[in-house]
Amino acid sequence: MKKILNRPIKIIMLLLNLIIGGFCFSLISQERSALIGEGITIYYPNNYQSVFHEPSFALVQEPIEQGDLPEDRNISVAFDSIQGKSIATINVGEEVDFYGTGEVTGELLRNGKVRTLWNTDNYGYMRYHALQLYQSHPWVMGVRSDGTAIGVLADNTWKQRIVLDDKISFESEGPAFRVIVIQKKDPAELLHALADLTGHMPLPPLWSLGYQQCRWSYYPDSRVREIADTFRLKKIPCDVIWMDIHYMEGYRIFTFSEEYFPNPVGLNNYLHAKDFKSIWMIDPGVKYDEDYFIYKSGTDKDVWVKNAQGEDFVGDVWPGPCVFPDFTQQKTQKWWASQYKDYLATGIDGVWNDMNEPSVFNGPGWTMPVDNMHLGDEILPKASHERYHNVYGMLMVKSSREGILAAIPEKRPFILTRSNFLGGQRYAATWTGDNLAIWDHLKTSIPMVLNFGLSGQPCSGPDIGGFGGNATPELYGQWIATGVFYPFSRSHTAEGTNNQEPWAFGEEIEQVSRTAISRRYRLLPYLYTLFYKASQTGMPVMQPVFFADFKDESLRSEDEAFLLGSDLLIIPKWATEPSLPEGNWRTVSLVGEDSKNDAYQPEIKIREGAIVPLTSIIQNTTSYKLDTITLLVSLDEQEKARGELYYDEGEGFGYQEGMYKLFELKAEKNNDKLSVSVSGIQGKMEIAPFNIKVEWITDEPAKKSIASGEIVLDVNQ
Ligand code: NBV
Repeated sequence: MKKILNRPIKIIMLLLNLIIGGFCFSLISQERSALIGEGITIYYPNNYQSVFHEPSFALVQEPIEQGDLPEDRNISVAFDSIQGKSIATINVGEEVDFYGTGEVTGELLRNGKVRTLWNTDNYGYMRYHALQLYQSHPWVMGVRSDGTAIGVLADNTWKQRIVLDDKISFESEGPAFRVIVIQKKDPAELLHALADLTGHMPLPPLWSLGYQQCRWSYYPDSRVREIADTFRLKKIPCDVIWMDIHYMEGYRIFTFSEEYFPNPVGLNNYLHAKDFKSIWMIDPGVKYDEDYFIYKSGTDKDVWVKNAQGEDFVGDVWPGPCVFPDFTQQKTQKWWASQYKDYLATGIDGVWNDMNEPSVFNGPGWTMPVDNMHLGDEILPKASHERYHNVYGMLMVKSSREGILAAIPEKRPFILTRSNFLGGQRYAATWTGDNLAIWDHLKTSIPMVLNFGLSGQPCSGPDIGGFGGNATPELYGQWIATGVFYPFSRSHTAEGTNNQEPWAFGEEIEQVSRTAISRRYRLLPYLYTLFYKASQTGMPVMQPVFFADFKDESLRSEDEAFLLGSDLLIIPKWATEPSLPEGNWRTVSLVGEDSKNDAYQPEIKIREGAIVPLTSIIQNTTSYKLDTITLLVSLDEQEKARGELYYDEGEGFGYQEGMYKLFELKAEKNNDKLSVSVSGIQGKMEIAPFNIKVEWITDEPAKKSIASGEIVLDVNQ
């Protein structure tokens, strides 16, 4: 095995050791490293003990070693132990732009930033200067000036800091840990490798791509019906209404309030009849109440997290004193999963797991004491909360997903989680927690969603309009107009705030919202194709502008404008002098609007050489059928364009057996005529021939024209 630290560095470090005082600073040379994939290397410190870290939470399987490292590495990895901290320092050589590190506020570019990984309930991002949020991703992505990429993953759940200066350092409060370094030709390949290592996002149900409406809480159930009716009446497209904690009986999970939600089946039927789906909240805290069936059955099975004395740990959350499932035990996972069967039988479509950092109101740092004990079993070892804190939410959503799948095996589960860990995209989508109705949080939401995508989580979004406080009409208008392009697009607001539905801010903003949301629905065929690609390749749905040209360094810190997939550039109205990619990006309109005359709708530009498939303006995803598809065609200098369209049943797992169709879209100009072809290139789903409209996007002043020419449709090829 190749030693990475060469002798001169070692000698200098040893001298330093002596100067500083060897008792508090000891260098531990790297024990060994091995290749585990193309351009992927694992490094172990010599005092690594697998019992503290394995099985890995981030990795889908134990890496398979494939031999020694090639000699020409331009990075070095060093492991240290300083004052009880385990440190890995990755020297990446030349100057590198850093991204990732999971859920972060502030700029897209992470150079010079520090992030503490300790999942924290952080209302308004006001605690710990927003350096500690709800999730932990021990992962950094780096892009060199030539566009090549390097990624570093610390396979470590313990509390740690990521420090990004000219090097990458992970400083952990736990035992020595291993790191994985990925080197690829560009960020897209890097993210593909990350998805292969940490898991791919499963393809979500089509309906979850629709616009969603939430508040803490819509209650009683008549208010939920009223909200749903108003969407349909006002012709503002929407797919999902959310039920927050007031639907429960005294905040007892898996119950329904007798007073406010006496008939959940009736409510869900009502929503379904209007083509809405419903998502209901489940928190981890179980009310400590000896007459409550969940408490009783969990106590019978002895599933609760213990305190240092070995008793059931009790901490306060919404219901008052609560106990917490110990998800490190398989029996707890099974018990938890089994609770979903009767619950979902009421017609619930999706589950919202909140407060799973876990948030404990009267605990140290709003969570459990670190000396609480998780008992584990033959898979996960018994260990303190210090080790398992950052993966509590991940274990919860894993178990939720298993329960939902077991209860309704024919449907794709949809789970939204507040807390999670690197690799957690395998189980749940996410949102960015309790932001505020302020401009800064609208702006920071863009790099937050982008960095989630660059950390392996393609499906995220913030609370549109802001959670805490009251949005002004102007702020809500800007937020909804931008927010329809988040992968997960949901308005949400806190208890006690003003109404925050699209119609709550007066007629102008109602129309702004209608236009904005209709734009999202028109893009559904394109958006679904992007989600499919994300599930296959780990490519984010929402991408930083520099993904248009990995080598163009002027784009590296742009975080107001962004890309939706590789073919659409979104420029919010509030963006100030955004850096935009080279090339002839042509402006398009989707619902007859002209964003130049509108103070809210972001400008949408299509890449030259791209074809973007659209559906008509529909009120929900249930109405999406492959009967008429509009193709936005923007030719490149060679007078050609190409695109893709993915289609399947929108639900279920038939697509895994080939029940889908991936179309290749091609366009070419010949003698002033445009010929377009649509051909099925993958999948065995039988598709009836459908209508195709072509909008040929040309340069000003001609703008766009309906193409005349030949259309070749070969859908089932
Ligand atoms: O369940 C109430 C809220 C929820 O609306 C919000 O989205 C979560 O982030 N929940 C937090 C608990 C209360 C927070 C103050």
